Amino acid sequence: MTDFRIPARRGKGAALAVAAALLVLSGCSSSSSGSGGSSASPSAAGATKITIKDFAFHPATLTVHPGAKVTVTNEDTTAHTVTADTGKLFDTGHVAPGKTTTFTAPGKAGTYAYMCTIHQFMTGTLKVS
Ligand SMILES: [Cu+2]
Repeated sequence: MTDFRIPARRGKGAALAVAAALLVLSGCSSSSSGSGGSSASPSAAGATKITIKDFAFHPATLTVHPGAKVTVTNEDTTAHTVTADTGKLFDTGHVAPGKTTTFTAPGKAGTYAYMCTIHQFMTGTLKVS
């Protein structure tokens, strides 16, 4: 039934061509999805965004202005939180897989450690200045 044999002995040239084609294909597919809409884009004054991926916060240290709105995107397949270590100055609550939420950074300058309350080995730092 399954006779999926790859003709590996046909020569290395063919195999290289296939590999190259795959590279081109993957390159195209990752860059062809952005169809520029006409929605208003927010200020480009630096990224105020935390991405959660592979049980880690990216970037590990984020610097924002006091009271900034910080976007949190969970790209993992399990829920996470962004929760300030001290006094829950900010706390996203559970962010489900694939979801995006926001929280407001503290209004006072300082360095705020945060973590995921579900996986407490996940830590990050929010710098407000
Ligand atoms: Cu987590």
